[in-house]
Amino acid sequence: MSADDWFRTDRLPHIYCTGCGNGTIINCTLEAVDAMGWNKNDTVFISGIGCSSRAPGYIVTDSLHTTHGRALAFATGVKLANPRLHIVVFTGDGDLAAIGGNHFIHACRRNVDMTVVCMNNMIYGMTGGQGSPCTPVGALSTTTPYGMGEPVFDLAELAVTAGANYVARWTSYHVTELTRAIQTGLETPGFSFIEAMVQCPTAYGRRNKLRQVSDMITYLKTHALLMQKKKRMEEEGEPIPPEMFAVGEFTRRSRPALGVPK
Ligand SMILES: Cc1ncc(C[n+]2csc(CCOP(=O)(O)OP(=O)(O)O)c2C)c(N)n1
Repeated sequence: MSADDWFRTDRLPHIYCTGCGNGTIINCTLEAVDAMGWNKNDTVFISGIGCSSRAPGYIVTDSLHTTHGRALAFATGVKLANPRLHIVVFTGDGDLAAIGGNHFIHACRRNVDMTVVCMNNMIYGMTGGQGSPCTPVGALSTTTPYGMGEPVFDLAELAVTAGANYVARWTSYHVTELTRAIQTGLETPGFSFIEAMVQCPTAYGRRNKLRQVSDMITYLKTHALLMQKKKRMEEEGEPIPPEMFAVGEFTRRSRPALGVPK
């Protein structure tokens, strides 16, 4: 724990399963927030519904635990009501990209001044392992018993296309890079989106021959393709295996943003 000043120890024990990666992402986020020197009274954590969305309950600041898929709508309201507040949203791949998909693209388009950390465990964790828009092709879930047949929604690319000012993707293996990316997101005015690929041994790994926590972390490490390497491979016409995902910084720009304090 590097940011225990922000952590509500009175809420322990937490709800997360043994080996869950969400704690790593929360710790990286709190470390980045702490490094910003922000006042707890001016910082609000907002979330939807899911295991990932339970994160604000373990943080000492005021927070909003809202309805499924609607965290960004609530967050937009809070930011526009009081632009001086710092807004950090925790969400999951189901919360953000399935039921909340439309809110996601429009928050990016509006470029609302907030930082969104999505814990992408490639499945609906809280409800017992249904497939999400981020479940890899061929992966087993309760709703894809013969293997997912649909392509993965690339959340980072979506955020870039929809207009977010800062977009990065890392994994629970890349803690230093992830913490740095979150801090850059916090520093960047406008909508910052950080996708954190994370292990879910209980709902995902157990069904997909990644039963040990270390198996899933190794999966994340070996399937992450550094952005620079991906670009080089594309330039050289080298095929990129479809199961790989890019990690690194996707964009950093200064489109006009909504809710930036004057
Ligand atoms: C309107 C509504 N529909 C469905 C649900 C049931 N539900 C709760 S959490 C969840 C999925 C969460 O998945 P994700 O956002 O990926 O979070 P995780 O639990 O994996 O962190 C669903 C479908 C709900 N609570 N509300």
